[in-house]
Amino acid sequence: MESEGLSQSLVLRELKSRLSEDFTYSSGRIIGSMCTCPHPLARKLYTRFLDRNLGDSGLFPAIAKLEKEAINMLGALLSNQRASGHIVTGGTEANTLALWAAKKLSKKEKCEVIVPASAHYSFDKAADLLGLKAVRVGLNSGFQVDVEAVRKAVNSSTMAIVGIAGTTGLGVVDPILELSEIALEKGIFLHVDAAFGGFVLPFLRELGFNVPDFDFSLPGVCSITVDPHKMGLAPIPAGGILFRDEKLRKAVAWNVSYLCGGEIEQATFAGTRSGASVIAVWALLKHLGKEGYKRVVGHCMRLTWKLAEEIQMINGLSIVREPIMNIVGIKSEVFDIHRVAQELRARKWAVSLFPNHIRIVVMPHVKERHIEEFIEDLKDIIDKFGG
Ligand code: 0PR
Repeated sequence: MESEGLSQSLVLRELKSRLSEDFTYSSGRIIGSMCTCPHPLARKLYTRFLDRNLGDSGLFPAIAKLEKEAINMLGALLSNQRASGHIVTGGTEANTLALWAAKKLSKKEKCEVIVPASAHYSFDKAADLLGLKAVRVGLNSGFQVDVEAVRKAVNSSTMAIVGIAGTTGLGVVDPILELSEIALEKGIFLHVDAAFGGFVLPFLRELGFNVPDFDFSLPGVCSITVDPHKMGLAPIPAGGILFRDEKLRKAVAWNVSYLCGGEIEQATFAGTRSGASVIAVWALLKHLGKEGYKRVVGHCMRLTWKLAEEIQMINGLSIVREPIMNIVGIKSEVFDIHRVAQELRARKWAVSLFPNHIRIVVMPHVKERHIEEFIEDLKDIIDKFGG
């Protein structure tokens, strides 16, 4: 640290130069990430209310009420207006809170959680933290969790089952209906990770697509992760954890008595936490409404199909499976996909690399011209490989 602080203009100048090497969403070059440019309204509100701390919610009862309303709006979107939960730091916190609640509600000797092989690594973190054993279960040919394998994996130690509505790698939706039946039959907690898909699937359905049931409409579903800072256009950090009812949420609630706002209850990991995030999420849900999000999802899907079609026309490349949401997996039987990814990165495309495929996520900041430029580069790379 400097002994005498630098002037603001010096600090700003240094930052401008240093940060220029980073990727930006607005450039359209980030096509493998699940985040995007926040909506301008959310950006404005977030910066205006930076000082609001929901950790001491008694000081900010109005924001606490907005949080309840935002959770109710998300709940209604996911077939349960009475859902109870919080806007948290992201999908990792949400998934961990769900397993924490499941653990607290189950018998002590139960310590296994059944997780699809396609699950996000946050479940491994959560299991490690909570002293649980994550039992990974294989996938079927459509990259969904194998329901029979889940059934077989259930035993007297099973505490929870996880299903995914929008997998990290390919945007696949697990057969949540069947998982719900198993969970009900065996009396096991079922958590659905819709961190990404929660802001996509309801709008795809409204757009007329056939979307399988994945939410609280299924009676076995106890909790859902749904992240506003992914397809919800909210600024980071904004994840969402929804419990079917208040009783489940209470399992992870703590009472704190000495705060400035009086006695309050916290049911999140973070003590001090962003009220600005809550305000931004509430405002976006109100402002965009179903029609607004439908337009966003429609835009992303049109470009996704265009991209998938173009990829299949390139010799030696194919898509891993028909996209369900705005995620495309690119694979090759001919070329080393890791080398393709390397070349793309050398050309300043920020793609995401899985063991057997490149993941493209067509987020709202991606425009048609970016897809066209990307395809041109991809063709050129493959031409050079082939030649
Ligand atoms: N659940 C699912 C299905 C996810 O895909 C993710 C993250 C999480 C939970 C965890 O969410 P948080 O990262 O909010 O805790 N999915 C992205 C991924 O790992 C996150 C991401 C976002 C990665 C932007 C890269 C990036 O640039 O791929």
